[in-house]
Amino acid sequence: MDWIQAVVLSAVLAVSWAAEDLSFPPGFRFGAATAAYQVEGAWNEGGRTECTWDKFVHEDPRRVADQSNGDVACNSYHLWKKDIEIAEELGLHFYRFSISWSRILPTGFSNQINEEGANYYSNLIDGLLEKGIEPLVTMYHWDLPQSLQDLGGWTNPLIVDWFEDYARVLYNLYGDRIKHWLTLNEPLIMCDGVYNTGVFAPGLFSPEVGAYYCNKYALLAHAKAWRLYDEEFKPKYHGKVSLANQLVWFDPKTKEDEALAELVIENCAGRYSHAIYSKEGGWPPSIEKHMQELSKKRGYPRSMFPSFTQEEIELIRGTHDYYAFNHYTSRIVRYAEEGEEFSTWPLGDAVDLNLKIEKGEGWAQGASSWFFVNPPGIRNQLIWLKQKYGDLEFMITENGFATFDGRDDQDRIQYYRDYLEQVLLAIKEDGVNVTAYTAWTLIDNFEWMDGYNVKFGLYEVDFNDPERKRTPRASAHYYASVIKSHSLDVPTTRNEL
Ligand code: PNW
Repeated sequence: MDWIQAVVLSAVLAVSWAAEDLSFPPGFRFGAATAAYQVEGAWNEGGRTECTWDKFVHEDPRRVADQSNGDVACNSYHLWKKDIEIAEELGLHFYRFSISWSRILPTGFSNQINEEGANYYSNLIDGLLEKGIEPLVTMYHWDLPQSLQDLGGWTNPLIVDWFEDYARVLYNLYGDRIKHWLTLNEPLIMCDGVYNTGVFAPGLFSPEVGAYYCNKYALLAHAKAWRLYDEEFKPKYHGKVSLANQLVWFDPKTKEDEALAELVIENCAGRYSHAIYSKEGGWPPSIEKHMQELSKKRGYPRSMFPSFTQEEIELIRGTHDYYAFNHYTSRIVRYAEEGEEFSTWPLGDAVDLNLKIEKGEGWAQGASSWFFVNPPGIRNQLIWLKQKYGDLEFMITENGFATFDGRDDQDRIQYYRDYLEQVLLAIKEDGVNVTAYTAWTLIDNFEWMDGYNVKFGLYEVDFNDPERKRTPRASAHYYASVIKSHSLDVPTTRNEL
């Protein structure tokens, strides 16, 4: 290399060094999340009545890997002040938590409000606001009052009105203090996860039909709750309402698999987004067509996929103030070879696409069986959403890493570092308007069928201690320093933190 080349090269390096700006845009916000059944405990205290998860785990403890349950969990019902302390220690801009429907409405219906339950969340909200932390509320994170489940739960069309009534109660109680609402957490898991596998509460297995009716009524319930806020509460409170979708990113294995991967994305992201966010509304056309053909093939007299009336399409279309999603993992999609067994995850058996879904080469596995690490997935997901639904405001409402032993959590730090870097690239290189990021989760908690074996917490919780002591992990220190410096330009090793 002669000296001219050397000068040019060092100039190029200097420019690209400066261009590698690891800071987040001003106004970008960081938070952490939990959910009522996973942290609160106090399952039969303070007027709370039975929810689907109570019944599911009490009826047969073997449904959960360590035969545990959420009866006490992190005892956040009593220790909520500790949670606020932690949120403050981390420097969170917001804390996302969910409200237990059966703690607020013991009958499931809005005829009777349980004052003690209502006060619990009111105190939590006020406590957060006092510390300058925004409370972000999820109205429903999978814990349906058992009384409503007994009437068919999410497959009964009446749930649309019951949910709207519940939302009205929450807007009346907390609307003056809540600026960001999420109606439903992950309807994909609430519907497909529940009815196509039978392994989530309420433990019903109804492939082909259950998930799709649930899908339709979940969208309608969300839409009614959104419209109620928009018409009656937004004019005075100026808040925003959305829902949190679960999005798994799917890459095609080869060029030939591209259309197939797109169909799989539409089947997961699209079935819970198109009706709300697309210009035309309704189901993704590719899915509706596929399901009609499949229903015929399977001998149903009508499509097992419920259609929308024009009125329903209009009701749901446009019911968003931002796009919120939870994201953890990715998969590779390809056609199955002759004689090879199809994959069903996370689609149930209902889709019948002759496809194989697998992990990519070199992807590390987290503690949950479904968990594989692929940081570029979150960026690709953001690009896909922007291309499909337009230049919306995006909020990442969950992202985090699962371990068995939480003590040395260098892997968790690396996960946060690598996923956040991809979020930054989406913002800076692809112009996606991402405004917030939420770590799952604030504290170790009841990880559904994995019980307490699988740990997602920034803080470790000692479940043998009646006080449920919370202790920061190295990843808590890492996240706090990212928040403080508003940048990824911070140390990532345990010793330097
Ligand atoms: C989410 N998947 O669930 C939930 O919102 C949380 O309550 C939960 O604790 C967290 O993620 C970690 O599991 C998911 O199969 C369940 O891809 C399943 C999947 C993703 C998220």
